[in-house]
This record gives sequence, structure tokens and C-alpha cells, in this order.
Amino acid sequence: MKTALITGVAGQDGSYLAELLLKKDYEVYGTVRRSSTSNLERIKHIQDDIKLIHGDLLDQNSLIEAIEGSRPDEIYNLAGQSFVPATWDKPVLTGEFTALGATRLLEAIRLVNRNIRFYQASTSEMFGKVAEVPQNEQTRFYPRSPYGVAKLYAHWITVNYRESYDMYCCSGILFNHESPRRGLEFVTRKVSDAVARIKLGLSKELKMGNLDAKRDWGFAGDYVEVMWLMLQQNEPEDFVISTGETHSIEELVEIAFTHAGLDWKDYVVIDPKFVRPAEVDLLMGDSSKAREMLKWQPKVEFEELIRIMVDSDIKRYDTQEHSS
Ligand code: NAP
Ligand code: G4F
Repeated sequence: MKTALITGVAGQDGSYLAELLLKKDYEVYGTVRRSSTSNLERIKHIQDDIKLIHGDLLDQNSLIEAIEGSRPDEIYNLAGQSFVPATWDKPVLTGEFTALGATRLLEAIRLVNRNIRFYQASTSEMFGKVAEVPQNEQTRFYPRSPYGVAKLYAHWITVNYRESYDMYCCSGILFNHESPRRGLEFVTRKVSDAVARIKLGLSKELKMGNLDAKRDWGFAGDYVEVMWLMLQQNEPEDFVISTGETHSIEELVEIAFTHAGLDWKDYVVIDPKFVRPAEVDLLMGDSSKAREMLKWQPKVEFEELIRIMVDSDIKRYDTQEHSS
């Protein structure tokens, strides 16, 4: 039986990855930060099957202790502040937990057991102002937010530990991936939640930012599979993970409202508050390397994903209404 340690296990990806590893008979440990209130909603259905331990990317000792306590074969570093706009408000803190947090974890591995395999949650945000379309593993990076800049540090320190210490370290450059478990502030979930509220008469409008930006959106459940695959190879390598399709925020909005029988133009208003200081205009990934070497491909396509998210939010509000 293999053992895995997932940082950020209570996040969207952490919850899907923990489910996947349990199905593969792993012993699963997950780190959570200390908090006076519980934030375990996404993993409550598997909470008895995984072992939660304290671990904060800001605290070196907690990471060493988490590794010593769990003795993992694999570590998946998913923890961090993942909402891009918030990182302009806290650029220094972003560097602390995203850039230095990954470094602290790599140092902890180097000190405790260099044979542990390591996955770093890198991001298409590192491509930022894109040098080419589509983006692949060779595309030049040009991050456009403190989030992207900090993730780029974490990406290169992962490469550096692989090359300096011969450690099995991989960086997955994942494009946007969504699900009904996505945080409410991210655009897909913000839209699916608003559509549900409007449909059920709980809200009358949806305030949005830049509708022209384009993203390559996949399903989170498909993307955690590839994290695992990356750690099962003979040699550690970095991979771009994407669907290869790009869609605008306007298309997303239109699909979501239409699915609920609504016309988005009757409800969506632009609020400059949601426009970013520097935008990533277009993301579209080329994941040929992963498709060839890892035999991976996404299963859920974009329109289906949005419909699943809208249906899930409508069901959630319906259930709440009937239980109150
Ligand atoms: P998420 O839902 O925001 O989950 C992040 C988790 O990290 C949360 O459980 C959070 O816990 C935890 N965390 C935050 N700061 C921490 C700290 N200092 N120490 C320990 N834990 C901390 O994000 P996600 O969508 O699952 O994404 C997982 C990772 O992949 C993130 O690093 C993200 O940046 C990266 N990524 C995501 C995407 C995507 O499209 N989803 C694409 C590329 C890369 P709290 O509840 O305590 O805040
Ligand atoms: O859903 P978003 O907030 O995701 P973003 O910024 O692309 O970042 C996500 O994907 C990255 C991978 O590429 C991850 F690394 C990161 O952790 C995160 O998961 O915004 C998507 C787009 C942006 O262009 C934004 O300007 O939607 C546009 N948008 C327009 N109106 C909006 C809104 N985004 C949000 N969150 N809210 C709006 O009202």
C-alpha cells in the first residue's frame, strides 16, 4: 500500500485527488491549516477514510513534522491562495505561501527523505501575456499577477530541486479546471451560482468583469488523474495539462443562462470592480506531451461541465429551500 500526503486536501483539487487515491488503495494524509472553524465541506464524505494533519506552508516545522508523521511515498503540493485577484492585495504574503511555501516543502523533503516523489501545482497563469497560441512546455513565461509570479518561482524551484538533488519532482502546468466544488469567487462557479439564484428568484442580476477574456476550461476530476500519472513515470518531467479549446467568459455566461432557460443579457451587468489591473487575455493549452507520454485525455467537455455546475447549484438551493 502506498502513502500520499496532499497539502490543501480540503480544496477543490485536494478533495478529488484524495477520492482518486483512496480508490487506488493509498493511505491518504492531508494537511489543513489550524482554524477556529471547520472548512472541510468538500471532504466531509471521505473524512473518516483520510488522516488530517496540521500543516501550514508558512511554517517550516509543521511541514517537516507532517512528512515525518505520515512517511509518504508521494507528496502533492496543492495548498495555496488560488484566487488571482486577491494576490494584488497581498503580494508579499502570496510570495510567502506560494513561492517560499513550495521551497519549504521541498527543503522538508530533502531533509527527511529525498526518495519521496513530489508534485507541484503549477499553472497556465505563468504564461500570462502569452508568447504563442497554443501554449506548451516550451512556451516562454510572462506572468501578469503576483499569483503568476509566485507560481513561476515555485515552478522553477521544483525544477531546480530535481536538477540539484536528483529528486523526483514534477510540475504540472494545469490550465483552468472547474467543478461543482469550485470556490464561489471563481468565474465559472460565480456564474453557475448566480444562474441558480436568478432561476429560483433569489437574485436579480449578476455583476461581472471582463467578458472578453478567454480560458481553456476542463473538469477538475479529469485533471487530478494526471497529477497521479506524473508521479508514476520512470523519470520526472513537467507537463502542460489542458483541453486544447478556448472559450470567452461571454460564451460561458451564455451557455449557463441558456441552460436554465434565461437570456443572459437581461441579468448581466459590468462592474469595473471585477476588472483586473493586468489581465491574462487568452489561454489555450497544447497538452500533446501528456496525451502521448501519459496516455491522458480529458473526458468532460466544456458545455457539459457548465451544465453540470448549473444543475448542481440549482439542486443545492432547492434542497436548502425544502429543508428549511
Ligand atoms: P483551492 O480550492 O483554493 O484550494 C487550496 C487549498 O489550499 C485550500 O484547502 C486552502 O485551505 C489551502 N491553503 C491555502 N493557504 C494555505 C497555507 N498557507 N497552508 C496550507 N494550506 C493552505 O484551490 P484548487 O482549485 O484546489 O487548486 C489547487 C492548487 O492548484 C492551488 O495551488 C492552485 O493555485 C493550483 N492551480 C489550480 C488551478 C485551477 O484551475 N483550479 C489551475 C492551476 C493551478 P484554507 O481553507 O485553509 O484556505
Ligand atoms: O475564474 P477566474 O477567477 O480564474 P483565473 O484568474 O483564470 O485563475 C484560475 O485559473 C488559473 C489557471 O489558469 C489558476 F492557476 C488559478 O488558481 C485559478 O484557479 O477568472 C477567469 C477569467 C479572468 O480573465 C477574469 O478577468 O474570468 C474573468 N472574469 C470576468 N468577470 C471574472 C469575472 N473572474 C472572476 N473571478 N469574477 C468575475 O466577475
